[in-house]
Amino acid sequence: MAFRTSLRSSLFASALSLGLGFGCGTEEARVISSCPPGSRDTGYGCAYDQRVAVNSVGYLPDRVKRATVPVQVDSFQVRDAAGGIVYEAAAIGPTMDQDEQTLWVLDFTEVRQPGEYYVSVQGPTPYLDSVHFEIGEDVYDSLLHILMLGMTGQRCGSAVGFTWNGTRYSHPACHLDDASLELVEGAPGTRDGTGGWHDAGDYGKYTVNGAFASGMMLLAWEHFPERLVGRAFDLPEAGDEVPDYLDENRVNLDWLLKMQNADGSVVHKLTALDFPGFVSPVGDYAERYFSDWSSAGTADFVAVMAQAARVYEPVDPEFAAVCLAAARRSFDFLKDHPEEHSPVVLPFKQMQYVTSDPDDRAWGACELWETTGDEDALVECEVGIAGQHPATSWDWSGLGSLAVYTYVLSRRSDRDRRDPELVLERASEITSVADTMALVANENPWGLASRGNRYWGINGVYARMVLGLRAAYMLEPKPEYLDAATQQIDHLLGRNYSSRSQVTGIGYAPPAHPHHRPSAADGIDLPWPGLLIGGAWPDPWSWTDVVDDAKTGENAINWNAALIYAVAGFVR
Ligand code: 9MR
Ligand code: ZN
Repeated sequence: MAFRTSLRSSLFASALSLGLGFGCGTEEARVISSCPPGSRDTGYGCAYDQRVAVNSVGYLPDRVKRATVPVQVDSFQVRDAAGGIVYEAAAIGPTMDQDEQTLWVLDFTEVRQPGEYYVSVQGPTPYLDSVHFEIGEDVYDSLLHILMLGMTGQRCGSAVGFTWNGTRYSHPACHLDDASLELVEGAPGTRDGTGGWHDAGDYGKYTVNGAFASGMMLLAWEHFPERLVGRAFDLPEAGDEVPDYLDENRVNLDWLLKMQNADGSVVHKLTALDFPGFVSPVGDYAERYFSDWSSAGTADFVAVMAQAARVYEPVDPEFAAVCLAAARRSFDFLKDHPEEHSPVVLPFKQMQYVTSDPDDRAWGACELWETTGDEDALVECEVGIAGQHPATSWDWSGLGSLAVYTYVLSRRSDRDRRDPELVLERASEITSVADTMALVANENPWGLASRGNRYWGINGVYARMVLGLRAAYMLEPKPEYLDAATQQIDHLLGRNYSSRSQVTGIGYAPPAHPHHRPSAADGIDLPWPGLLIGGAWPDPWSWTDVVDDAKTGENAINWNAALIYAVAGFVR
């Protein structure tokens, strides 16, 4: 522990005087077989030299553009690719961040001309230039593309294969025996539970998180349809009648439909008894089981199926009808089972994504009302909303924000049936939460819209703050909301403590060793692309890019989906 404490306080000093980069932080040294170009094996992980921290993918011409530096800067220059100075200004600082680190912020919002640039700095301590980045209207296009490949790569039960940057990533159809009913029926037997997306770097499939991830992605479709409808994502389904974006989502929705029991309850998860080792998807021979149902999972199922019924209605009305019927059946089941039901854990070693259900029930009822206008769904929705508020930082265990957005931003022609006071109250909460986020992002030297603690999956939480900013923007189109939104994306693409991209396969020094079994088992040096890792917590130095660190270096569909939403609103 002493090592870690002293490491943290002396990190910048030693990095500067010895020319060392970051990457230490675990107690045990381990040898990395290969470090990506530009990095060195420190014995604790691959370390990169720290540079002026920028969004290493790029900035939109009309949005705020900032970089961050941990040493005193007197002046800085934005230079074109050839080194010519296009902009020069004084740094803003010193500023203290939430980790008591002293930082200088470089604002170059005024540079609007599309092109390739980098940032250099002058001050008492020399510091490395930023990497080159783009300014342009299309800077997020390849980011969205790779994030969608990230989802495709999570597919289970069908052969997966695509090429990115000249490397082929593939695996044959996996987990075709999904799954045994033995734990729920007490006797041998199976039911079809194939398909869907693997939840994360493990191969489990979970209803709460699966519905949540699809819910955010379908929300992106509803908020930014014109940016997604014609976009090709290199899917096996490319060229069919359905937009690729909806084809990818269909994979998970088809699987979710299989999680519904005949009585309308929905299975909580489908996994092996414990996490698999670092085996490939087809090398995972552990028996997998349906679990007991959960009320939270059932309610999330109602929500995403009701939402899917709206979204797919124009492109595939038959599928939309299947989704709606399924949503209604589970909604009726929940009305008959008003008490919370947590799934029975034994003999699973763990029961992931267990969560209290009032937020999930509210989300389910509000989505069903938005789709159908049913009076009983509206009643349940408003009872639920009375206890739910839009949040700044939130994740799978608190989905009340989704319920509130759908209720307040309703597009129903009969939306006047809502309780006008409740609508006004929640609408003003949405904008006041966003006002605070915009203020915090503007003052935070890393552009973060929250001063809160870091925890597991914090990168997904940062990405998800964009949902709240966008909901507010739909009520009041303040440019500050969009500037705060892109700054969250900047953070995940390199304007952060390590100055490294947090998404595999894109940006500067992206994660090389994510906790992602297919990447670890495929014998290819580069990890599967398009995966947002969970990120450093509790302290900002704790991500060391070593494969066995699930806490900071895993990917997960609810993190990728949040970033897909964030980026989808800004693509060309
Ligand atoms: O994202 C989840 C995080 O909020 C929890 O703190 C953590 C520990 O329970 O689990 C995370 O989710 C993991 C899930 O339980 C299993 N698949 C991998 C997920 C990402 O790490
Ligand atoms: Zn699988």
